[in-house]
Amino acid sequence: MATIPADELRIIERFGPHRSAVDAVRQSTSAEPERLVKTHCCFCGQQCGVQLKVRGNEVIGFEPWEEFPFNRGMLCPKGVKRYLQGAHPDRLLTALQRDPSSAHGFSPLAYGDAIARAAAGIGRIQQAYGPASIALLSGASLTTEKTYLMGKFARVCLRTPYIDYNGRLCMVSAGAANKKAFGIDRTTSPWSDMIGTGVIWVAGSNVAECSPITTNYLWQAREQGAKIIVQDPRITPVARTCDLYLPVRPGRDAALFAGVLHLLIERGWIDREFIEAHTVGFDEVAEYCRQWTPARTAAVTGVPERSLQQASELWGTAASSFMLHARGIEHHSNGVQNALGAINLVLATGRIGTPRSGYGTITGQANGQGGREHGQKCDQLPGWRDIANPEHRRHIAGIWGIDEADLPGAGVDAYELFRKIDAGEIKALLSICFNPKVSLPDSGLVSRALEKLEFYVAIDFFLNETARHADLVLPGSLQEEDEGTVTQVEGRVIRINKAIDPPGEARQDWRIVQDLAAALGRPHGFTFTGPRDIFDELRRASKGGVADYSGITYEKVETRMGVFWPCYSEDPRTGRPLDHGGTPRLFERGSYNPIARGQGPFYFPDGKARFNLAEHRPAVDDAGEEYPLFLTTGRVVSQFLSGTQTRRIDPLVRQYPEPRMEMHPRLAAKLGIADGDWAEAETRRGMIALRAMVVTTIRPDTIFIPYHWPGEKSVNRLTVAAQDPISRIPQYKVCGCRVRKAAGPPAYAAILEPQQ
Ligand SMILES: Nc1nc2c(c(=O)[nH]1)N[C@H]1C(S)=C(S)[C@@H](COP(=O)(O)OP(=O)(O)OC[C@H]3O[C@@H](n4cnc5c(=O)[nH]c(N)nc54)[C@H](O)[C@@H]3O)O[C@H]1N2
Ligand SMILES: Nc1nc2c(c(=O)[nH]1)N[C@H]1C(S)=C(S)[C@@H](COP(=O)(O)OP(=O)(O)OC[C@H]3O[C@@H](n4cnc5c(=O)[nH]c(N)nc54)[C@H](O)[C@@H]3O)O[C@H]1N2
Ligand code: SF4
Ligand SMILES: [Mo]
Repeated sequence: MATIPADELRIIERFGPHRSAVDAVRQSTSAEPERLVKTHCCFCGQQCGVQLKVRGNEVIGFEPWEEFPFNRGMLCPKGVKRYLQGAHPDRLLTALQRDPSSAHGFSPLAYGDAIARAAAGIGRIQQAYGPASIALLSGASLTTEKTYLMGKFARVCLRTPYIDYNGRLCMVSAGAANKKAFGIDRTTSPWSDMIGTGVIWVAGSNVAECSPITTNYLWQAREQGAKIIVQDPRITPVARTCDLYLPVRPGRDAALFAGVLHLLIERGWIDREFIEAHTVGFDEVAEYCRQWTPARTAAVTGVPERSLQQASELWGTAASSFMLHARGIEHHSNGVQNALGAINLVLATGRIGTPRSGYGTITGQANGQGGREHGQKCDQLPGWRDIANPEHRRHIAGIWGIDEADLPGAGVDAYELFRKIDAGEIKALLSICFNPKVSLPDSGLVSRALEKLEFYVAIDFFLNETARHADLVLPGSLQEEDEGTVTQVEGRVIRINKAIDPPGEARQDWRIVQDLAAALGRPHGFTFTGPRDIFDELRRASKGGVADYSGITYEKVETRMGVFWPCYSEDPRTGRPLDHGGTPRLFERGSYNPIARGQGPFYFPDGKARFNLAEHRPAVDDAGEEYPLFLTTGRVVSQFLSGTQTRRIDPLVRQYPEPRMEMHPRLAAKLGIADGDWAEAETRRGMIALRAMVVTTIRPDTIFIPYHWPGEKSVNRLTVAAQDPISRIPQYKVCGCRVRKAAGPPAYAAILEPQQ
């Protein structure tokens, strides 16, 4: 186990749940609120409960919401400061049109004129090139109602197959693996199930910085005796105090899982009875794992044999366990296999669906869960239905009041959309809640493609880097300016409550979409009176699907502080109306689901879970002779995603103002680089110059760069656009690179960028 220097322990404290910061802010905001509105943080998938302090039409601060069961009043630094973004001078208060004669490249435009112009542009392109000449890009920070509306708008109003969303960069490897193994794509248990468990395995997740409130559950579990295993090329804050740290080389997770399963089988630490009764496919997986001897696994993964033995003993002999993973194992061209490898360890020990044992992929964006269920994915219809399935198509076409034949088929993933734009196949784009110029890999292609668009409309509340390429920007709503639901990390559907009205000419996103439908002369299906109305249709649309929300109502969510889906409006056994409380824990033995119909707890017709072959495949553009180091990318606690929001919140910017290049002292010494020196990292696609951050908490063969910045500071100019063949997630977490000391500061360092 690693020893922890005192200053790093202080960092852990800072990155951990932040009650003291909550208190500090409570005392510092002197203005008296007129109202308190119970809602949730707009940032990560934990969706902490919070009460916004509102005065007039302004959010002036917040109070903890102690009763909300997930976070009990605790928040991380982003949650504490989020309320500051609304008053930022960059907030879009009018629509904008591209205007080369203006100093900023845009000039304001009346909202009504902007809608008319947007509709005319879309109409013109579709008239000239056909309905499929336009693409939609949507996002999982939106409420579930909005994500449902976007999927419907693409297929019913625009009649294009081309819609995809930013969860393509986030949750799709986990989602695909979950569907393959369990038939349903959701974390199995409320996090409170972790407290009392025997061992928690955290694979590729920087829990303390990226899902800070989950840290609190890990700590509580540890206090009750849980052992913690962390698998990461970096000694993350949680790894600093864990029981076993597995310093995996980037891109080798499937090999590591196979090596551990090999040992579990060899030592007899598997649950043969469970495997026999509740799973299929074990033998093939066991056969594959035979080649992953400890010696070979250690050679491939860089994890010592002794640690592999310890990992299998800790996991194999525990009475109960939790497996958690996030983008560290999923952001790979082998991402689905990696996630399946983790799931195989869970299934082999049979520890799932009981009060102290579970499995979860930690969702990223605010609505990373709900946003991947109801039809904004290129191949999906509401309720996690399949757009290629005739029965599913008929059901949804019926709800939408259209002919099944008019419902387009599957489109392509978000990155492929840019390839199609680049190739001239797609001519127009409508984007909402997505900043692909900063967030997609090998972003040179994205910038080039954006300039080729004949017509581009963006809906956002800030002019993000992608929207700067737009012809028109429509001023959308902040999370606190609208109501709706989101589904957080545990699978709990919760309420977002409206605190204020959108300012100026800004409009709630769903209104903008409906205004476009009306202006296009295709209002059929887009006359909802509000989010509640949309949700009622979503309930009916999702009914009978795997992600069944039919029994969820706003009232139920409000009074129960969240409802776990699936939640049925009718008893799946008898068809009689039911006041269902939802499904906090999946896969309990003896439980009934409408797909297995009593055959077993998993969501397949035979009720059994699937072992899937989880093969190790080398990364595309792996480290090698020419580019000897691994470049991996991710996050820091104070910034969020492409930074559009958090780079405008001064106290967060001050915590970590610029991206830095993390490297180990041994590597730094070899390259003659000292902490704070300018260093250059180069991959086959580009070069970035950043200040070095020399830390002992990273493998000496790996560098880490956070990705929250645009332009010269954007690491996505360097990342590789390789994608997983099943999930189409990009391989953000590994590519070959080389590093050298820079001769001096880069040109951009001389330009004072406005951070505020
Ligand atoms: N502060 C903050 N919190 C966030 C976000 C944010 O932007 N900022 N974003 C939210 C979103 S959308 C998401 S998706 C989540 C992401 O949450 P995480 O997945 O926890 O965050 P990342 O930093 O992307 O990567 C996690 C870890 O993967 C490790 N890693 C890199 N390569 C590998 C590998 O090959 N194998 C293994 N095992 N590990 C590897 C990295 O060292 C890193 O510690 O966070 C959410 N929360
Ligand atoms: N190198 C590298 N790249 C990565 C990753 C990585 O680990 N490494 N992680 C990937 C992951 S996991 C993710 S999730 C993506 C995220 O990448 P993006 O989704 O592109 O990033 P965001 O910053 O969330 O961009 C969302 C935009 O939506 C706007 N927005 C937010 N909420 C709303 C709303 O309610 N309404 C409207 N109208 N607009 C809204 C924001 O202002 C912002 O401009 O990045 C991916 N890119
Ligand atoms: S960013 Fe995530 S952990 Fe932090 S307060 Fe918001 S929801 Fe909670
Ligand atoms: Mo994400």
